[in-house]
Amino acid sequence: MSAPDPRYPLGPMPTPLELTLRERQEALRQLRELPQRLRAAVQGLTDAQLDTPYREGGWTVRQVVHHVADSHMNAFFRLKLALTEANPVVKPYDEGTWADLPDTALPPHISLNLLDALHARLLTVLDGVTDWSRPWTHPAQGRTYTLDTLLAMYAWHGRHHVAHISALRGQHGW
Ligand code: NI
Repeated sequence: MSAPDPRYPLGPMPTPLELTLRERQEALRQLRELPQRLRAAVQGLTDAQLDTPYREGGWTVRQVVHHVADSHMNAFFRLKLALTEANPVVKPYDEGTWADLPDTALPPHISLNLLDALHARLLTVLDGVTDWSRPWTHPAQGRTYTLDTLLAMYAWHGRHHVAHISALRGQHGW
């Protein structure tokens, strides 16, 4: 058996077109808890530890935190587009080069506070969704997804990055 891929501690991103009510509730709970879980994941780390890559050649812990905020801001816009337009084509972005822009050197609390506010709005909009089958299209993959897909993707995404940080802390005994 090959070693687990350190990039994907939880396995690949799920892209279901439809969730059961129970799966939806679980994903909403995970997304609601993400800001506090990410905050707890970096709690007490020094600047040197924050600037340590979570794996060889990977992003630093600091970059991971800022990336989650970048990604979930995009999620919020994608959600609002999908709720207000007919099958909108969303805008891809290059997350690798975004993670190298100067704002990703800021202290993590900047993005943790942003995520607190962002998720308050994101979850308020999600709590109001009545049609989880509303479509949106990602042009890079050329695929049309649903709001269930968006919910499952981003619930996974937050946990995926918290797991990167937890694994690093475990390896170093931090
Ligand atoms: Ni990511």
